[in-house]
Amino acid sequence: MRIELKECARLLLSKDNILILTHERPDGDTLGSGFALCRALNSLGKKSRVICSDEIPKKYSYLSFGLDNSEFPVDYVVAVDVATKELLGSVPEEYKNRVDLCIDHHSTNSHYADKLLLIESAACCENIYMLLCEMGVEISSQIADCLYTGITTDTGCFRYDSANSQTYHIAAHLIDSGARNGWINRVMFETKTKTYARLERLALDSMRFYCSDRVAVITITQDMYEATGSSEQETEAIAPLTRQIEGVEIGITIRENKNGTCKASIRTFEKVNAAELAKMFGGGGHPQAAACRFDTDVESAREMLVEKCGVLLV
Ligand SMILES: [Mn+2]
Repeated sequence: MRIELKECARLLLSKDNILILTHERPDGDTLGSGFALCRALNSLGKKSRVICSDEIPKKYSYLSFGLDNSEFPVDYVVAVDVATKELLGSVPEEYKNRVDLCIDHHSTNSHYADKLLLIESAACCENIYMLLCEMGVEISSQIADCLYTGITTDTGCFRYDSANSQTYHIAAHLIDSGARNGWINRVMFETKTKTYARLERLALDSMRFYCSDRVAVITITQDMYEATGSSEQETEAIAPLTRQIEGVEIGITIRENKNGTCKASIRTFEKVNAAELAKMFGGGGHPQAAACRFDTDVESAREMLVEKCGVLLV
C-alpha cells in the first residue's frame, strides 16, 4: 500500500529495532539512504543497522564510520532505493520476505513491501532528506555527507536531467549542514584505483557500435577482471562511458557473471527510455539508466539487445 511522507514519518517514529536493507551491488544512493536513515534513527535513541547482500566498496566507508553494527532482535524491516525484491540479493529470506516499509524513487517499483513511500525524485536520498525533516531529525554533518553522496552519485555529479531545482535546493541545505561536497565529488568521480584504470582501458577497447553508430556496447568479461586484478565491484563507472561518444543514443554495458550468464546496464538520452528497453528483458530502472539480466552468454545478450535497439530507434 502506498503511503504519504507524513504517514511514513509517523510510522518510523513509532518503531524501534529497525533493520535497513539496501540493494545488491550497492551504490552511493542506496548506501547513503540507508546510513543516513540509520544515523537519524540512532539520534532518536532507536536501535538500527544497515545490511547489504554484497560487500560494500571501500570508497563508501565514511558513510558508516563510527556506527554500531551489532545485531539485535529485529522488529521492523525497511528497504531503501530497492525497486524489486530480487534486487535485495542474498539477504536472509526472513527479512527479504517481510519488508514492512520501502522508501524508493523508482517508478518501476514492484510494490513488494507492505507499505511504500514512492516519490519520483532524482535520488532516494532526496526522499530520505524530506522524510527526516518531517520526522524533526536534526541533519548532522554525518547525515549530510550520506545524503549528499546519494544525490551526487545518482545524478552523475548533478549532470543528468533528473537533477532539478529541488535536487539543488536539498544539496544546498546539505552543504549548509556540513556535507563535504568537494571531497565527496572527488572521491566518487575523480579518484580511480589502478585496477579500475586498467579495466577501463580494456572496456573502451571492447566498445562496438551498431545501428548506424547510435548504439554503443561495452562488454566486460571475467577474463578482463582477471587480467586487470579488478572486480565487478569496480564497474559502476563503466556504464556512463558509452554515453560520452558523440551520436550515441543508447549505451549498453554487458558484464559477464562468474557462471557465464550476464547482466546489462543501459544508458540513454531523452529520446529513448532505458527502462522500457530493460523491461523487454524483465529488468527495470529509470528513463535514462536501467538494467536487466540474461540467462545467456554475453554474445547472445548483445544480439538480443541490439535487435531491440533497432526497433526502438526507427
Ligand atoms: Mn537510487
